[in-house]
Amino acid sequence: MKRALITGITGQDGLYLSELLLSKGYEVYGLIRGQNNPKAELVRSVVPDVKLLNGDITDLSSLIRAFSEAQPDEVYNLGAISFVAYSWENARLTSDVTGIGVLNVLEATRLYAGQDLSKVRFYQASSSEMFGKVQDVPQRESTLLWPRSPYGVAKVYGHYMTINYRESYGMHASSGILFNHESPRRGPEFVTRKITQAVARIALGLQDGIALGNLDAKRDWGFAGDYVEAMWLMLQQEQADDYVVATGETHSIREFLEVAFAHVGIDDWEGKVTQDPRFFRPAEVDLLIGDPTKAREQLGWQPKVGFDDLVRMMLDSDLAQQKELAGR
Ligand code: G4F
Repeated sequence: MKRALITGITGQDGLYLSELLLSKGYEVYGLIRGQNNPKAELVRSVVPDVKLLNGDITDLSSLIRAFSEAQPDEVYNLGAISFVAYSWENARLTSDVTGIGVLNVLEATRLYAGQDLSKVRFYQASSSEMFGKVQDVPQRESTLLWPRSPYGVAKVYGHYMTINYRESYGMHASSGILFNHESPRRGPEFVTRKITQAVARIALGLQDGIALGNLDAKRDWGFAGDYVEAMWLMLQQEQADDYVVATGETHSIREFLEVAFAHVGIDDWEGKVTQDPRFFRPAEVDLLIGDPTKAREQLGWQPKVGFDDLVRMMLDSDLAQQKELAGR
């Protein structure tokens, strides 16, 4: 039985990845931070077979203890402060967690492996936010990185540190450059879930409108459940490497709104959306569109859920959730 250790277990990716690994017969350990973390309950209810270990990616000694308990064959570093807008307000904290946190997990992995580096494989959750002011369209593994937020800068550090551990120590360390990936489990602070939650409430007569920021930014949105499969595939390869994981399609926030409102039968939606300066960013990433050719050719990976189906899946889930809440 293979053993996996996941940091960032409480996020949507941690939950989908746990489900995938458990279905493959893995023993799964999840690192959980803080005293009485309120999200521990969520993990226990969604994936009760995951064993939770206390630890924090900013605290190397806690990682060393977690590694010694979990004895992992595979380590997935998904832990990060992942909300881009927040990273301007907490640039130092974001750098510590999203950047230096990667170094800590890499170092814990190296110490745990000791002389036998073949003992463990490492995955880093890199991000398309690293492309920022994009230097190629579409973006691929070789595209120059030009981050536009403290979060993006921290991710670039983690990305290059992963490559450096691979090149310096010969560690099996791979990095997945994941483009935006969403699901009904997405946090409501991200634009997709913010929209599907609000549109569900508007359709049910519980809310009048929604305030957003820049509607013209474009993102390559895929389904998180598809993307965790790419993470796993990377660690099954003989050689560690870096891969873009994306759909190869891009859509604006406006198009997302269009599909969401259409799904609940509202065509005339413009009057329900206001633009609020609070939700604009000091520096925007205008266009993300990934070229997933390498992942398709080398990993045999392909996304299964398309854009329209993703919007509808999230909205249907929010409609059900809002109806249940309203009925209580
Ligand atoms: O949903 P978002 O907050 O995601 P963002 O910034 O693209 O980051 C996500 O994807 C990255 C991968 O590229 C991950 F690394 C990262 O952790 C995260 O998962 O914003 C998407 C777009 C932005 O252009 C933003 O300006 O939506 C725009 N937007 C417009 N109004 C808004 C809003 N974003 C949010 N969160 N809230 C708004 O009201």
